[in-house]
Amino acid sequence: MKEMLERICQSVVNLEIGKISSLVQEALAAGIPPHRIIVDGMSKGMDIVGQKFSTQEYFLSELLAAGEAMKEGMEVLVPLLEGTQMEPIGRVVLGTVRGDIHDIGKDIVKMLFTGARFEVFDLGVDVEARAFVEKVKETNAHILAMSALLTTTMDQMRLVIDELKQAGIRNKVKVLVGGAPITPEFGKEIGADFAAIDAPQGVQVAVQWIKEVKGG
Ligand code: B1M
Repeated sequence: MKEMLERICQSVVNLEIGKISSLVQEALAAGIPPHRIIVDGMSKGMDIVGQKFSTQEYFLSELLAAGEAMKEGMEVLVPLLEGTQMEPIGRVVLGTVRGDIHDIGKDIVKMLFTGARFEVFDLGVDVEARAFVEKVKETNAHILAMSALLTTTMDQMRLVIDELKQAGIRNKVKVLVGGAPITPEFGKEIGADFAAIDAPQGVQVAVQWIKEVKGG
């Protein structure tokens, strides 16, 4: 299992577009769960790509290619993680904050929420604070989930929470934040309810919140 995940990781690092989907299929056939393929295979590869970008071994074109490689692998996994037609357990408004167009982590969060039977209102990327707040009001969402990948955009989350307060609905919605630069300390500082280290942890906490609300 470890070897197969390492091959997937290296395939992302080497930007082997066209090859990832078959490796992911092989891993599934070998019984490796989809979330392990994401977290211990493809995401690890993306981290290495990020390091190579920092050291200028890779440039923007390689970042883009890595994004494509990861999405190719995700296409195989989406149908397995998406929920059934059953009654949703809760509503989530989700998006990547303003100024930020990274959507791979957000899309994983979406898949896992859907798989956990949440109704997800995905606002996409580069989402303005007001748009988040309006959608929470419109859908009466239980959870507002925000992603940020840049140190320059993470402060947008604080703005959104301030807007929730101004709209008088901060206590009506749980705020979940995540993304590479987001730490528990930052989450606390901006007044979020939880800062997740990864998508599975975030969704797990959200499920717990719903159980508390519904007394389950
Ligand atoms: Co960008 N980029 N990028 N990039 N990019 C990073 C983030 C960077 C760390 C690379 C580096 O320098 N090492 C760096 C940020 C540095 C910083 O802020 N300190 C960076 C930069 C600088 C930039 C640009 C500014 C580059 C430029 O133009 N000069 C530019 C900014 C564009 C913008 O947003 N305005 C840019 C552009 C891009 C691409 C478009 C080319 C591409 C994105 C493609 C896409 O998303 N469709 C890209 C990529 C691919 C990356 C890296 C290599 C990979 C990101 C990724 O998808 N990781 C990234 C390096 C890195 O992160 N190591 C990098 C895989 C994904 C599964 O992880 O999204 O972190 P992640 O999600 C994780 C957790 O964070 C968590 O769960 C997931 C795992 O389970 N999580 C949540 C995420 N959101 C969550 C929400 C939750 C809970 C958990 O609840 C709500």
